[in-house]
Amino acid sequence: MIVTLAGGVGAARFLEGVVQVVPPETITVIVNTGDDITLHGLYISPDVDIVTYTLAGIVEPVNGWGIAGDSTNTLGMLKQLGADTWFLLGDRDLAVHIRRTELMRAGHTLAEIADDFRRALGVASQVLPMCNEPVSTHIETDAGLMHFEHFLVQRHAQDRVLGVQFVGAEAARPAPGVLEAIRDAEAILIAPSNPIVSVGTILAVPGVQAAIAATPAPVVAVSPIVGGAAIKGPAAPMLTALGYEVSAYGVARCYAGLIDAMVIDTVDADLADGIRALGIEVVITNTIMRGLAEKRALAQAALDAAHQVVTK
Ligand code: FO1
Repeated sequence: MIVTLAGGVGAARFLEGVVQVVPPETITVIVNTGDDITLHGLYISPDVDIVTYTLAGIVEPVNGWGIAGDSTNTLGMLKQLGADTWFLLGDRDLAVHIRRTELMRAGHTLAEIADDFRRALGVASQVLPMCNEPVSTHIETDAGLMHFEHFLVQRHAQDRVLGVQFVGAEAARPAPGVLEAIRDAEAILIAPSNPIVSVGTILAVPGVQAAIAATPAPVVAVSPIVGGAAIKGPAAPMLTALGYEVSAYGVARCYAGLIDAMVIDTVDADLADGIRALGIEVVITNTIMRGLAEKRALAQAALDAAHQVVTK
C-alpha cells in the first residue's frame, strides 16, 4: 500500500500521477481537514472534496477545486437573500455539502462519509480524513486571528502572517485506519502541499508524527516550493512567519527527522547539498505538473526515491 499525505490542489494533481503508476486501489490518501468550514449551515471539507473530485475525474481543471461545468444558481439566490457568498460553491458541489451535513447530523463520521462519497463517485483509492474530530486551522495575522479560508479566500491572503494555530488538534485522534496505514505502508509520499497548513495540520494530530517516525516504510516528500516560490497557495508567508526560508531547503527543514528523501526541482539543484546535510536523500527532477505525463513522471520519481531509500 502506498500512503500519501495530502492537502488540496497540489496533492490532488500529484495523486493523478500516482494512480497512473500504481494500482489506485493500493493507495490510501490521508487528507488534511484543517480547512474544513461551516458556511450556510453546511459542513464543507475542501481538501477531502478536492482529492475526491480530482480522482473521480470531475474536478474543475483550471482552479483545481469545485466541479467542472457546475452552475451557481443556489449561491446566486443565497446572495439575493442577503447571505455572504465570498466562498464560491457550485450547485453540484453544494449537493455534496448538504448530504455530508445530513449524514453528520445522523451520527456518521467524517471518515465514513468520505468513504461513502469516494465510492459513490467511483474512486478506487481510499480517501481518509486525518481525523473525525473538528480541527480548524487559524492564521494569526496583523488583522487578528482568522480561519484559514477567511485568510485565503475572503481576504485574499492580504494580511501579514504572524503564526498558525490548529484549533482542536490536541483533542483529535487519527481517524480509524490512519495509524495502521502509516505502519503498514510500502512507502509514504508527502504530496507537494503546504508544509505548514496542509501537511503540518495532519502532523499536528496526536500520534501521526510518531507513527511516521516509527514506520519502517520510506518517507519521501515532494517540495511544493520551486525556485523560491510556492507553486500555488500561501506557503511562502507561512514559512517565513515560522522562521523557515522560502525554498526547498526550508521545506526540508520543516520535515527534517521525519523524511528519508525529498524530490526537488531541477531549478533548485544547488540546494541539494544543504538538504543532504540534514540527513535527507535528494532526487532532482522536473516537479512542475502541467499535463498527465508530468504528473506521472513526478509520481514515478517519488516512488523511485522511496525504492532507493529501501535498497540503500
Ligand atoms: N478557493 C478559492 O480561492 N476561492 C473559492 O471561492 C473557493 C471555493 C471552494 C469551494 C469548495 C472547495 O472544495 C474548495 C474551494 N476553494 C476555493 C479552494 C480552497 O479554498 C483551498 O484551495 C483549499 O482549502 C486549500 O487546500
